[in-house]
Amino acid sequence: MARKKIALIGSGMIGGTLAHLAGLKELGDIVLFDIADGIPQGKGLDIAQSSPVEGFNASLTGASDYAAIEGADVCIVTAGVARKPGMSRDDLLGINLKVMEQVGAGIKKYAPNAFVICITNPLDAMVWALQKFSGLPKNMVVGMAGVLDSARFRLFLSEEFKVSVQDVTAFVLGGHGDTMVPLARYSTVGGIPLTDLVKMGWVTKERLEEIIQRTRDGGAEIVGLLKTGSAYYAPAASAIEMAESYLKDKKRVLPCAAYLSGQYGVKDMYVGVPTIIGEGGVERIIEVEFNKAEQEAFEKSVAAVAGLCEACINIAPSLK
Ligand code: A3D
Repeated sequence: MARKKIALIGSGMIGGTLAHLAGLKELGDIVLFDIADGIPQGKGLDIAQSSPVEGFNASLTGASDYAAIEGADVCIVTAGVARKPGMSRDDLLGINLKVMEQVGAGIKKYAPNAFVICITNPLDAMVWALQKFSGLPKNMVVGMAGVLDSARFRLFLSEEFKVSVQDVTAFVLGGHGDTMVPLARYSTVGGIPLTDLVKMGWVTKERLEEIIQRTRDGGAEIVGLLKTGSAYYAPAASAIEMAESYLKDKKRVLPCAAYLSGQYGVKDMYVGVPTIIGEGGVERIIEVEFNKAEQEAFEKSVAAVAGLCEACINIAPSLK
């Protein structure tokens, strides 16, 4: 059986980490692409030279010509600009929208059958624009944010309760960023919902609220520490989990920015929702019932994403 082909469009901090992880996990042969000629080739060669030591089999090549991604099974898009301190994800919108137009054209021409995972920020708007620019089926284009946001929530909860990260599940919905909606009653420790843990005296409501806020600010906390860029290890690990679920038809239940066509009362937008990812791409969107407060928080988040999509249409009217 031929190896799968994974194209990484953008070979910066996340792109390089994606290549390393995809190699270590033997997900397939890897093509790194970037407009900064030399970077994808250099990173590809460096990671390939680690393969005899680590004992993995994968070819790693770098390119600055889209022809190199031809026939890719998965494309993971990180091309664009990352946040610097003081910059919001939305500040990136104008610059990265132009990048999505080029990337969309490249994928449309050379990898129209790929499963595409977008990471470029502002995520929910960029994945929406990328789907339109590429013209790929909506179930084959997703955004990575929910896996990362819930991983951050899971880590903070495991530290609070002094339990293994493996026994904490988290449920995070809505847009990526300040309006993301972590749902306490669907997040659990060993299957016990957080709302019950509050009743059991494990944590106060106020402390839980602090942890939720830290989750919302998880990206900014790292930007503030690094000073020269944004998070890349956990974002890369999160996208690899999604890619693996597609490539191995694992049918994982993962929160992703998925195209909504009426689910949750939302149309023609990408918003973070629980999905099932398998060989058919996004095979199902899971719809849960909200209580009043959750509904309000979700609507606020959707409104923020809608605002970003409007801003994109103002720059690129063809997106309408
Ligand atoms: P960085 O290390 O700057 O890499 C971006 C790469 O994109 C650079 O190597 C650029 O040369 C390249 N690039 C720029 N323009 C183009 C183009 N037109 N075509 C091809 N390549 C291009 O950034 P990073 O890897 O740290 O982050 C990448 C993106 O992910 C940024 O937009 C971040 O804001 C975003 N990000 C999202 C999350 C989410 O959870 C959604 C988390 C962390 C970062």
